[in-house]
Amino acid sequence: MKILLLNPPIDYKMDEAYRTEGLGLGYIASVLRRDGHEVEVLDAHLRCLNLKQTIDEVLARQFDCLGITASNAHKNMLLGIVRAVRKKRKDTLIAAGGYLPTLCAEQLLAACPQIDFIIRGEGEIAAPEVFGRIARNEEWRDAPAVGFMKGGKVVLNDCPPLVTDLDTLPFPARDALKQAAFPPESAAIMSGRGCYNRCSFCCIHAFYALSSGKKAPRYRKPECVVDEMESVIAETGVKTFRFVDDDFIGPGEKSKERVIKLADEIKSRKLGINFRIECRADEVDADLLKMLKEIGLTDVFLGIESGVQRQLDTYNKRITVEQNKKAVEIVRSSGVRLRPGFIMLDPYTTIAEIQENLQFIKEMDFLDEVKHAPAPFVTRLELHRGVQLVEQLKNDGLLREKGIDVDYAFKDPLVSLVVKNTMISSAISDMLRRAKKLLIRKS
Ligand code: B12
Repeated sequence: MKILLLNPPIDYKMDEAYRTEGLGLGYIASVLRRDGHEVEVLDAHLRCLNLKQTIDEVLARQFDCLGITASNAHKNMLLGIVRAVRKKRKDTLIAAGGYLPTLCAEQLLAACPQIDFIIRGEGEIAAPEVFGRIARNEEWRDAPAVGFMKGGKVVLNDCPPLVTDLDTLPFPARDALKQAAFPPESAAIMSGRGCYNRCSFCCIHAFYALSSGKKAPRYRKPECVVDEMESVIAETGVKTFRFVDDDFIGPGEKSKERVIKLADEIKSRKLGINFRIECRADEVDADLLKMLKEIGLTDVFLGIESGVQRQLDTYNKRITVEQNKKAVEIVRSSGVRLRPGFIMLDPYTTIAEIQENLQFIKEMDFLDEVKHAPAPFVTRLELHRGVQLVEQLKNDGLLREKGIDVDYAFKDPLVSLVVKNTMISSAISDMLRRAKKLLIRKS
């Protein structure tokens, strides 16, 4: 069967340099090809295509089924693409997978009947089963993980167990890297899936919880990860990697031992790579970072989130402001570039806390990082279905739900006012900046 897999553009503006391929689709492409399907991957995000260009590219191709990946960052694009493709292709099957279809299944299927089905959760077991049945003309609607509409009602089948041994999966296909609109800055790679912590704004536990089987983080063997790096280098020439693990280091000595083994493997093969990681602030360790830097670590994205203890507690970070400060010091003194993740505004934020956070940013001397942050630094907490905070907000009367959208009101009306005005003024200055650019280009 001919399958087109699409990584859509995201709904936000993003610098070309920070774009990452859709690794999930790479995994899906590989397992489907292993089963003999003819699969094409279109990475519209990495090709910097806009909505119209993406629709045109999709419609220029012949396929039996279109599979689209989507997180919350792709919501509007997903709806736009699906509706436009359906208008022209009445009989083609359209499927969606990833975080948004998984955690927002009922709302998405109800809002967008043009989607024939979704596949929930991890796709490497479910997708081959469903697409295999479709190709063999068998009943596929009762296949595991499938969600669809039947007589105006949403049907959601149970998900299969999570992949027990990630090393049994074929390496993800790297079609996306080969079609990037610019030399791709990095290849995405995953050394493990899952996280030991339970941050109240994070949706990954709800995502993994849908499947049966072991939920604890699963890690790949270091040799397999480095074999994959070698194959990416041979196939694409890209020698910079972005680890997209939910939490790259992990807690305790055992986790460090795993990372050290991975580092030893990278070192022994003399690959000459660079790489970036994301982890928690309580996991950084001076010796470990020194060792990782020697084998190519350039950037650490630290989930600092806030300099206010009440916020860290609301986020269930199980961390203190002091630990955050210490982590910043460790990363800086290791000579690795620090990328602080910050969630300045949450539903319970007060004006005094905004001041406290600004003071923290000043004290930590984050101004340089703020200037070079790939996404806005002062962010408002984004709410996702399935996260712990949703329940709390419902109980406090602050939850706002409408179709696919889920959001919240600020408890303090003064904060609401400040945020609204800041957003309006930043939108205006953004428009002015763009108009100025256009004028310069025209003249
Ligand atoms: C790379 C990445 C991005 C990339 C783009 C990803 C892409 N598609 O191109 C970019 C930079 C755009 C991005 C942006 C954001 N991201 Co992000 N991102 C990630 C990250 C680190 C890795 C994704 C990945 O490659 N995973 C590995 C693959 C193997 O897993 P996967 O993609 O989920 O795919 C599997 C399944 O979902 C399924 N599947 C997926 N698609 C499909 C399609 C079909 C047809 C099928 C059958 C199956 C299937 O099968 C795959 C294999 O098992 C994840 C964290 C993570 N570890 O997953 C966060 C994550 C996805 N991002 C998240 C968030 C919150 C964001 C932001 C909104 C954060 C923010 N507030 O700034 C922003 C967007 C806004 C902005 N201003 O930029 C959340 C998801 C929230 C949600 N419910 O959507 C995550 C889970 C991080 C987290 N723990 O909170 N992100």
